[in-house]
Amino acid sequence: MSANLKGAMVDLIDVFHKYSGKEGDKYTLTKLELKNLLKNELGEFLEGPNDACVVEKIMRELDDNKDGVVDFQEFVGLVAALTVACNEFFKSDSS
Ligand SMILES: [Ca+2]
Repeated sequence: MSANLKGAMVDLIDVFHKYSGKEGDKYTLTKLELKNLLKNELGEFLEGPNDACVVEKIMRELDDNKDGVVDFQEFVGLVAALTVACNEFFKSDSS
């Protein structure tokens, strides 16, 4: 367990760029890129990432600066929120 925080950070950056480079600005996620990322990487956490409304909603929540795309900082906010939610889940599971 000890060595993996740095690996997790690198993975986070890698995953973001794997999707953000597909179309438009290579440093931001368009709605389609976000949808593919959610579906392929977080499909088991998020219900219905195939549903356009769900992607739309997540996109609106993530897009803090309202420029219509999700940058890395906005993306990390989603990952942090999901990580906290998972941690809560494990805490309540073990008590
Ligand atoms: Ca944005």
